[in-house]
Amino acid sequence: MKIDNNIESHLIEKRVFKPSKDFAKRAQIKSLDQYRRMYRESISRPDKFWGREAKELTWQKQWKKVVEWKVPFAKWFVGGKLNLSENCLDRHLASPRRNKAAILWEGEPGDRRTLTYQQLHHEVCRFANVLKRNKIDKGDRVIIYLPTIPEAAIAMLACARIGAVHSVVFGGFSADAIRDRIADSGAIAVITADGSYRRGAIVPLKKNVDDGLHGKTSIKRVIVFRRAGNDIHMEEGRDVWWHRELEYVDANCPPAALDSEHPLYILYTSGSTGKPKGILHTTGGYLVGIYSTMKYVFDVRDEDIFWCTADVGWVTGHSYVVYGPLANGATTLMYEGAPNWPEPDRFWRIIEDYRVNILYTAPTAIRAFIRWGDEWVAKHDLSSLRLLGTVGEPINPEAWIWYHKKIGGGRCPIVDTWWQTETGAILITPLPGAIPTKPGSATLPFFGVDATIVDEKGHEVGANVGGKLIIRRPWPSMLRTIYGDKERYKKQYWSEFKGNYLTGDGARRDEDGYFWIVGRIDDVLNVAGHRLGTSEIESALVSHARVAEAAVVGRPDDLKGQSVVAFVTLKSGVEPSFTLKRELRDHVGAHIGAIAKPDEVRFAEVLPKTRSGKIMRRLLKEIASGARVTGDTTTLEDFSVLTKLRDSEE
Ligand code: 7RM
Repeated sequence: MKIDNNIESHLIEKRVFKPSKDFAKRAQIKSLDQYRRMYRESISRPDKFWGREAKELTWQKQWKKVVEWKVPFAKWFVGGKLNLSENCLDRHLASPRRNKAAILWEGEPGDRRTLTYQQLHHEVCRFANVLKRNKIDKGDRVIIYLPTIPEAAIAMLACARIGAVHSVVFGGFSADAIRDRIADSGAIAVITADGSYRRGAIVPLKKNVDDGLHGKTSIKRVIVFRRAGNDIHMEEGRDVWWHRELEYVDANCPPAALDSEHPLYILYTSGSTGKPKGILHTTGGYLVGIYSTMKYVFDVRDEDIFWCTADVGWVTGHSYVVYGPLANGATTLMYEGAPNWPEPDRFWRIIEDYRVNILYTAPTAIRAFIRWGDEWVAKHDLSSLRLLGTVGEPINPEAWIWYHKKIGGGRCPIVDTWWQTETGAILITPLPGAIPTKPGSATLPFFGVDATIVDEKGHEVGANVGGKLIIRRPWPSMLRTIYGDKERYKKQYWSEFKGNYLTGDGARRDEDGYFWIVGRIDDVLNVAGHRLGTSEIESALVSHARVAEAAVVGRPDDLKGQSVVAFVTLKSGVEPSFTLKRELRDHVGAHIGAIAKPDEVRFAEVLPKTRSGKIMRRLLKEIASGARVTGDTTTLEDFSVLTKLRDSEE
C-alpha cells in the first residue's frame, strides 16, 4: 500500500538565528543580498566566477578554459599548470606570513610543536627530496598511514610537490584495509610511523603495515617516522627511517609544474556493498574549491587559529586540516588524540590554551560531550571562539542548541556544512555573516553549486517534500573518477538521472529554500508505505532528556514492509527500564506522529561507528533482524561494539 515515493517530513524546526551585526560587518560575505548576488553570478557566469577565484592563487601557467564538461567527465582550468604545495607554502613566503605559525600541533601525551610557514616549507622540500631519492616519481601512488602529526601534512605536501599521488589510510584501520588499498591503487611506497597514541595506548602502525605487506605486493619502500618509540621490525632493503633519510638530502626542491588535472590524491570510502571506492581528486579544481570554501565558509582571517578536529585520514582532514587552511595562509591546529583523554575536557583545554577562534567538529563528538556532562566545559574559558562548524551527519537541533549555547556562548554562528569525500569541498552551508541559520539545516548551496531535490523519476519536488539530493552541474572540487573503474563511477553517480550527480542522500527543501538532509537513501525506512528518513526519528529520540544518542533502522516486517527499530544510548546515570522504552515510543509519537513510533527500542552501551563518527546503520540493520553481521567491517572504530550490541537486551 505504497502512498507515494517521496520521503516524508514531519519534524519541523522553527528557530532562526540571524548573523549578528558585528560578525557580518567584518565577514567576507556581509548579507543575504550579497550572497544571493554572488550565487546568481556563479550560476549564470561560472567561468567568470571561478576564474576570479582561481586568479587569487599561483599558477605557473594560466589556464585556457575554466571548465570542459563531457558528461560525466569534467576538466577544470584546462591547460593551466600549478603546484598545490607551492600554493600552500611558497606563496606565503614573500609576505610576513613567512614567520607565522602554519601548524600548531599537540600530541595526545601533551607534547607540542609549532611550524612556521618557512619551517614547514623547509621540511616539505627536504622530504620531497627523500621521496625522489627513494625513486618515487610523478604519478606514482604512495600510501600514507600516519597519525594526525605534522609529518602527515609534510608527507602529503611533499607528494603534491613532486606530483606523486597520495592515498591516506586512517591510522585506525587494520592490516586488511591497508592491503586492499595497496592492491587497488598499485602503490609503490608506504609512509608510516612506528606507532601512534590513542587513549594512552600505542597503536602499532608499523606492525599493521608489515601484516598488510605479507605475500605479493607492489610496495618497494616503507619510510618510517619515529613517533612512539615502540619496538618494530625493519625489513632490510625495503624499510628506511625518515630521520636517517633526511641526512642525505638538502632543502632545495622546486615545485613541479603540474597539469591542472594532474591527480592529487585517492581517498577510499566504504561503499555500502563490495569493495571500497577510490575517490580520485585532481589538482587545480580541488585547490580552488577548498580555497574558496575556507575563505567564505570559515571566513578565516590572518590572525585566526583554526581547529578542525578531524583525523587526516578523513576527507575533512585533507581539505580542512591541511590544504584549505594552508592555501589561505591560516594557522591550523592539529591534535593527535582522543577527545576524552586523559579526561573529557581535552578539547576545551586545547581551545583555552591556544585561544582557538574557529572550531570545526562532528555532531557525534558534540553528542558525546553532552553525554559527558557540562561541568567539563564550564571549567574552561572558551571566549576566544568566534565561529563554530559541524560536518559528517545531520546535527539534531538539541545538539545544535547545546553547541551554540555551551561552546559558542550564544555569540558564535554555526556553519552546518554538508559535503562528501566525492565533493572534495563543502557544497551546502551557511555563510556565517550572511545566511540566517536554522538548527539542523545545512541551509543554502555554496557558490556555483546547483543543488536540488527530485523524486524517483527525476522531477523536482516542491517545498517540504522529501526526495533525492542531486547536483545538476559540475563543480571545481568534484571527484574525477573512481580510481581504475570509470564504469562504476558513471553508474554510481551519473546514470540514475543522466548528467546529474547523485549524492545518495535524502533531503527536503523548506519554504525558504533551506536544505534539510534526512540521511542516506539506502537507510530510508518504508513503514506501511510511508518513507521516513532516519535523522528525524533519531532527532526526536535525542530530544528526550534522558537520551544521549540514537540510531534508527528498519527491520523486515510482513505486515508493514518494515518496522522501526531504535538503538538508544542513555545519558550517564540513567537506568534503562521498560517504562522508559514506552516513554520514548510515546515521545516520538508526540513529536513526529504514530507512524514513526519505534516498534522496538533497544538500549545499547555504544553504537557502531566509523572512526569519523558515522553510525554504521548497515550493521545495526543486520543485528536488528537477528542476522549475522557480514560485509566490510574494516572501517569500524571498535569491534567489541558488535558483541555488546548483540547482547543488548531486546
Ligand atoms: C565530509 C564527509 C559523506 C556523507 C554525506 C551525508 C553525511 C556529511 C553532513 C551530512 C547531514 C551534514 N564526507 N553528511 N555532512 N549529513 N548534514 N552537514 O562527511 O564522505 O565521509 O560522508 O556524510 O550523508 O553523504 S564523507
